[in-house]
Amino acid sequence: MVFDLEMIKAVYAKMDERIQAARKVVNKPLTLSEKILYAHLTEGNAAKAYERGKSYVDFAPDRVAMQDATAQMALLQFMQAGRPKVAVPSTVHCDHLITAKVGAEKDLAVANSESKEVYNFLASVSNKYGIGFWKPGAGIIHQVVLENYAFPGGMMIGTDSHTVNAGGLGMLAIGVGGADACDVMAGLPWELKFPKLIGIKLTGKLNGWTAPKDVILKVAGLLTVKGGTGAIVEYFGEGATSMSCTGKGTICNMGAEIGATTSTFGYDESMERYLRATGRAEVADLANGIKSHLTADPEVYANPELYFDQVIEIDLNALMPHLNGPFTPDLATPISEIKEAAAKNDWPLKVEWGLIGSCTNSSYEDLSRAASIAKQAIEKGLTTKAEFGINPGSEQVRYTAERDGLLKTFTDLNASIFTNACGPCIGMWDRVGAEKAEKNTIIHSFNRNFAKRADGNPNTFAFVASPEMVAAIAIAGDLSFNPVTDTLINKDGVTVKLDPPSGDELPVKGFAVEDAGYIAPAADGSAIEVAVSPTSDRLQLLDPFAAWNGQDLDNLKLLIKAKGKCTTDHISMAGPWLKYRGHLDNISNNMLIGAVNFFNEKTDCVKNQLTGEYQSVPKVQRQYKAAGIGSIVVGDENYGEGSSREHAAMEPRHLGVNAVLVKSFARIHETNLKKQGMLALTFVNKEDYNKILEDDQIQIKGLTHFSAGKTLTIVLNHADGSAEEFEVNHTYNEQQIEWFKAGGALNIIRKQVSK
Ligand code: MIC
Ligand code: SF4
Repeated sequence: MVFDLEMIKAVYAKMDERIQAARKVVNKPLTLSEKILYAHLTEGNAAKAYERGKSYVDFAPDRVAMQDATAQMALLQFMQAGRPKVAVPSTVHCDHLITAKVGAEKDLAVANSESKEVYNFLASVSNKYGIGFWKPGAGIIHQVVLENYAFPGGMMIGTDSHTVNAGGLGMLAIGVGGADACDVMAGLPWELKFPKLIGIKLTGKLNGWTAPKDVILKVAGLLTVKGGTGAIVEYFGEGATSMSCTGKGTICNMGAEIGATTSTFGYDESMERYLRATGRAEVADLANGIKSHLTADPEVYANPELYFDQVIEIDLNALMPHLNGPFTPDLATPISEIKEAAAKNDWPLKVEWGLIGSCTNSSYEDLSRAASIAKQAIEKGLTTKAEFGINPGSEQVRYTAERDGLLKTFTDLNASIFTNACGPCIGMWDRVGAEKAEKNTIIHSFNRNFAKRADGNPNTFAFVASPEMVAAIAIAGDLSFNPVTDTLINKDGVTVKLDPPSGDELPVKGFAVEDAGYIAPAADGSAIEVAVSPTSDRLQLLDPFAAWNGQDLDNLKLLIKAKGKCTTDHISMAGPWLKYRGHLDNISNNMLIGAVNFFNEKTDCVKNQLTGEYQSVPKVQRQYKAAGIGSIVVGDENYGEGSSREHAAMEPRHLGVNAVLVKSFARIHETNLKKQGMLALTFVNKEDYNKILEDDQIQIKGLTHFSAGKTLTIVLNHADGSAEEFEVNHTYNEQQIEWFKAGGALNIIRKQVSK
């Protein structure tokens, strides 16, 4: 079945005119990213060129996707917008709340009972407002979107940072917070700063042990976790066209790890093959009809330096398999150098677990290439030294992989086949013994490996690799095993070598599935009641936040000065806390508990300035709130890196924090803070971070003249009676200043819709 074919036809029908208008105003050949951006302006045909990295632009995305852990908050907000139905095709996917423990069947049943209330809520809201619902077990949002909804040249937003995965099918797909999704579902424009453009030329061809994953592992090493901030990455070249569509998805997916707004590839035959294999021949035919609009103008790829802000070239013939980690996805080490790096850094070499799955690497091709390694191991008399866990990306992939014997190959190696869901990738992993906090190593094909992420153990060293490398290294049980050069001893004492992986890009016999897990919404949902129990500890209706009182902020306490990496996992941890994603007050009890306090290097231990005691962060903040005292959070570089979860912005807002002042922000988190009516500020002079002392009373001045491009002033009143003052930047435009004044963007939507 093809979803929303009419919508796709309508987008394509406008493409030619819109791109011509864009070419006129930009006045030079266009990249693919520009074509898609300009084809989706709210204003219609472009009347002027926008400045990359500067202009705020209103877009009209074609669709919205939400996963269960973020959809709860997005939909609680949408319910307040007062619309009878979503304005663009939208879907909800239940994938984040299923714990991997013993295997799919039992684990799914447990989730269905544990999270019944949340699933019922999401199903009934979806039914009421015309949203497609993918039930638990249907698969991971981004794989399901790639298989069913993504289309070349389209633009979508999703309440998850890895929405960018759909770039594998030539879309511009962008991760956002729930408040942004709420705007688009309510029919309002979606605002984004016109991105900068990074071009990555892929020459040569993947070969041997090297996989698409290694391209992005290498790029992450080059650009680091913040190198893509504010930019779209556009891949091109013979190396791009020669790889599979799902492989392109992997590369785009992990573009979230370099902070990129999104990544994309031009339409090519691999995409056409994928569209046809996933039952969307009509979309392939339509795309073939406007091919030249679905890739850059030829001049661009011939002379990329003239059209992109930055160009990188990677020769796939020479690219090595990489392992990235531990604790950050941009610490890239080619496999040939792992032995040395591990010895130097004291990384435990013994590998305890190999995990294959997550939205970035759970396609049929991924499973088939990893299974080719597992199969060889069995045939060559090897057993696996590490334990194996597999999360297929979707029910369609799982069903087909089972039919084709891939899953049996894994279970012959004693692998556990977990649910088609995020599972260990988001800390929903009941790993035996993790509570002992022992130092240990795991390897996985996921995208993120921040401390504690998979199993809650701060001493788990997690390395990211391609599925085939995960398979080989888990079998060897040794992080330093280089399958390209090294051999293993089998159970008969014979030396054996693994051949490079092989696999099918698409299933030879075609995809098959019995129940993909989709539930269509009611045609008329007006009579459907959405019930939220007032005594629920998992769901809570939202109360509007209070508007700004019109005055500068005075007497703010320093809640925490966070040191070093402070991702959204540090600000609002996932794993066991996911269950409170629909209950703002309850989830606020995890606020910043993972952030390291600069003054004592401890987590979740800050000075309560009212009592002088050291207590947990949410506890201290609740006391400030009760006393009617505001506060401020200070942070380091790339603050809020990682996920799209707006809880990381709503929790401080709910608990009465007024401002977050950092050296730099990750894009989605900065927008989330603005949307919720918080002040998101950056140091003009990063050294001023050092001036902030633990007992400071802080003032923020200039708010009465708050305007775009004008700095605000911070005054620090130190405990010894001295005071210091410095300027801070912000990126609020006039509309975003209105959000701040109204106490949050939702307060404005509510007004607009009720008019
Ligand atoms: C993640 O990978 O961290 C998540 C969980 O998918 C998040 C969304 C969330 O926190 O619910 C993301 O990447 O946006
Ligand atoms: Fe799920 Fe992990 Fe992908 Fe986030 S990164 S959507 S948790 S599989």
